[in-house]
Amino acid sequence: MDRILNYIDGAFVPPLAGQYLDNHEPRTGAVYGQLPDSTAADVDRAVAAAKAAFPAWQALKRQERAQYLYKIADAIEKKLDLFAKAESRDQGKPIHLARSMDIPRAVENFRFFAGAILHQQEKAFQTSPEVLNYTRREPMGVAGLISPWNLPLYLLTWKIAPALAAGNTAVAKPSELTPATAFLLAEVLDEVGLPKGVCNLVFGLGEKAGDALVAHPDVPLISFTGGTETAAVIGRRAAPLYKKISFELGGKNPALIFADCDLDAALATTVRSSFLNQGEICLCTSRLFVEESLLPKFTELFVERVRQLKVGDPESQDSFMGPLVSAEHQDKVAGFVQRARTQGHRVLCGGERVTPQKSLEKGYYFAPTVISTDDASPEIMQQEVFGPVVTITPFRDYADAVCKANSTRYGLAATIWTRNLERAHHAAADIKAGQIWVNTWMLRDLRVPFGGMKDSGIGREGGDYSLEFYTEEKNICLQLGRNQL
Ligand code: TXE
Repeated sequence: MDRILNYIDGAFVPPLAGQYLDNHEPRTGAVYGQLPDSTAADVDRAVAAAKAAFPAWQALKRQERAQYLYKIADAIEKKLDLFAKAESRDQGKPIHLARSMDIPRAVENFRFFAGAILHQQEKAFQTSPEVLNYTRREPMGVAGLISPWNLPLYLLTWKIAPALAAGNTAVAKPSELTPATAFLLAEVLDEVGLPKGVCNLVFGLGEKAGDALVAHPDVPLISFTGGTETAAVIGRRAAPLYKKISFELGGKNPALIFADCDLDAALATTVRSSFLNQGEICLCTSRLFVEESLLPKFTELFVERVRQLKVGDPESQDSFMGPLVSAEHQDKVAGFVQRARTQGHRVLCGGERVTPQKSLEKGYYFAPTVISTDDASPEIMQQEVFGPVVTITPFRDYADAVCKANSTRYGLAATIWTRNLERAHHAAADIKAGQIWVNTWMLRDLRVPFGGMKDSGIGREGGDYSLEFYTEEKNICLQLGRNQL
C-alpha cells in the first residue's frame, strides 16, 4: 500500500506520532494508500523549516525565484500522465479531465506567477520637489496554505505559486481526502532542487494539522479554499492572532437563461457547467433560472442531454462523470435530493446512487440530477450541494430573474444567457457575484480578480491580486533638500 510522507525541510519524513490515515479510492471504495495523520508537532517542524529558509529565499532576485517556478512547471508537465492518474484515483474525476484541465492548469499556475512577479510594480508619489514617497512590497514570511479536495493540485498550486513568487516560504496542508498529487508535487520540488524549507507539505486532518497551522504564531497569513462553515471556524481562530486571511469558499451559482438566448449554446454549456467534475467545482452552476416562455422547451432538451451523460469508470475515456469524492459526500448529496423529494419538488432525472458496473459497485457514484422547483426558497435552492444536482426554476421578467439569482447567502459566480447586450450588461451589474460569465462559462484569464461576494469568500486572488495578498506594502517618505547638490 502506498504510504505518503510529509515533506519538511527538503526531506520526506514520517509523522512524529507515527499515526496514519487510510486513503480511499472513490472508484471502488477500497483503501489504496495511507497519509500522515500529522499533529501540531509536525506543523511546528514544518513552520520552523520555512522560517529558517525565508531570509535567503526572499533575498533572491525575482528572476531567480521565477526560474525555480518555471522548472517546477516543466517538471510537472513532463509527468502529466502520472499526475493525472494520481488525481483521478484520489478524487474520482475521469482521468481525461485531470489530463485536460487540472494538471495543465497547475503547470500554468507556476508559469503564470513566474512571469507575474517580474512585472509587479511598486508606486511613487512626488509630494514636492524635495519630498518623495515610494512604496515597497515585502513578503510576509511563512504562508499557511490550506486546500480542498475537489481540484487538489489546481487549487494547491494556485496558492503555492504566488506565495513563493512573492518571496514567502510556505507550509501547505492539502485535503486529507486527496493527498496524492500534493505528494507528487513534493517529489518535483525535491527534483528541481528548490532550497530546503522553502515549501513544506504536511498531510493530515483539518481540525488537527490544519488548525495547528492556522494558530501557529509564526504564520502571519492564511490562504484557505474550502467550505463556508469551515472558514467560520478558521476565522474565529485567526482573528485574535491578527492574521491576513484569504477565503475562497462555496457557491450556489445561478444561470439566468433568457428566451432570446442562443439555445444550443446555452444547453451545451450549461450541461457542462452543471456536471463537470461531478458538479464538485465551486464555480459549477447549481440553479438554472429560465424565462417562463422558454421553460418547457429548455427543460425538455436539457433533461434529454443530461440523461445522455455517462457516469462510469473514471479510467474510461468515455465517462463524463466519475464517482463523488467520498462515501460521506455521496450520502450528503443523496440526503439533499431525498429531502427535496419529500418537500414535493419533482426529480426530472437522476436522483439516485448508480453502479456503472459490478466491479465498481462499492464506488461512490451518483446520477446527474435535475430537480424542478417553482420558487427560490427551498433548501435545495439555498444550500451548496457541491455535487451533480441542479434545479430548474422559472422567472417572469428581468427583475424576478435578478431577485431569484441574488436570493442566497452565496455570491461566487453567475452566468447570463441572452443576446441583448443591455440586459447582459445590467444583469452583470445587478447580480451579487464575484465572477460573471455572459454566454460562456469557465473562460479564465489568470490576471483578473477571482473571489466571492457575501458568504462565498474574502479577498481576491489572481494576477497582481494574489501578489498583493502575499505581500505587505509600506510607504517610505524621503525629504531631499538641496543643501548638498
Ligand atoms: O472542505 P473543508 P471539504 C465546499 C463544499 C464542500 C464543503 C466541504 O460545499 O462540500 O466545502 O468540503 C481543511 N482548520 N467546498 O470537506 O472541510 C481540510 O483538511 C484548518 C468549496 O473539502 O472546508 C481541507 O484541507 N483547516 C470549495 C480544507 O480545509 C481545516 C472547494 C477544506 O476542507 C479545518 C471545496 C480547520 N478547522 C469544498 N477543517 C471551493 N470554493 O472550491 C478543515 N480544514
